[in-house]
Amino acid sequence: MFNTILYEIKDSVAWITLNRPEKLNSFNEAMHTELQEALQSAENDKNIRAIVLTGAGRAFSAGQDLSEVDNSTDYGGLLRSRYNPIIQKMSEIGKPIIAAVNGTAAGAGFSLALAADFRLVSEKASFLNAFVHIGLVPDSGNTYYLPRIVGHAKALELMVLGEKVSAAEAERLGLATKVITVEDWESDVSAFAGRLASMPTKAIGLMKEGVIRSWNSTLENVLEGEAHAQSLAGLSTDHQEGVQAFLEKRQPLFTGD
Ligand code: LHQ
Repeated sequence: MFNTILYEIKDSVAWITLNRPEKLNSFNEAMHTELQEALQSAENDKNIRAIVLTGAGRAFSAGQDLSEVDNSTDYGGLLRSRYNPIIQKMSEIGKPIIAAVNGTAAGAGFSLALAADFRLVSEKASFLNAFVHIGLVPDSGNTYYLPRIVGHAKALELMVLGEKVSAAEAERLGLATKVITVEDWESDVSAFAGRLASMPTKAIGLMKEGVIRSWNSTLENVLEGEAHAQSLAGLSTDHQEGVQAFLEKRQPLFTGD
């Protein structure tokens, strides 16, 4: 069905693999369209409770395919129509999204990883805010997420100097949820995704919403937002199960409902 990505469902996890390895999984129009479709499908499918986004070959993604743009390209238009809907959708999907950063994440590929909820990082991966090297500015949510993850000063440093960030440095900066060795890569990513897929999905969705809301809100609004979210979480089957399991001194079995 897809030409530029792979889409597989295994044990309640949707695996989306950017699949243009010879171009370091850089984005062309087809890959934008297909990634949007895959995310929509993972959002709609009630049985999917976690999403993994990764890359085929040696890169996660090198951002925009630079051989597909020239001085007649409307860059603002390209972002509005192709990149921004993907970044927006990732924040709206009420399910955990894991960027499994298998290799280089550069330019908008870095931004894509930042827009995920978790970043599992291979020991051989690296991050590069490549924009400055071609006289551009960070886009696709980079200026929103990066300072929120690493702080204002470090974000600006990474944007302006455009230096490569190793996996170890990414872990120190809080960019990486976890760094994983090459030998343990597949099993650890699967285990982490499986763990998230067995958690109370509705509550996780409400947490994503709450954290985003908190950045642009007063304390009063945040408190009200939390109260509203808690009313919804309190009505979930997973909440009933969590309390029941606690009282019965057993592990809960969450279903995502
Ligand atoms: C590529 C690319 C690439 C095409 C490697 N395109 N072929 C939004 C709106 C509008 C316009 C512009 O952009 C944006 C958002 C953006 O993402 S802007 C930033 C675009 N990305 C970059 O500037 C990164 C460019 N790539 C690199 O700096 C390096 O390739 C990295 C650091 C990612 C990897 O370096 P190496 O490991 O040394 O690999 P390489 O450079 O040898 O690349 C391997 C091949 O992949 C090579 O092709 P070839 O035919 O010679 O084997 C590259 O040309 C190709 N490739 N990135 N973005």
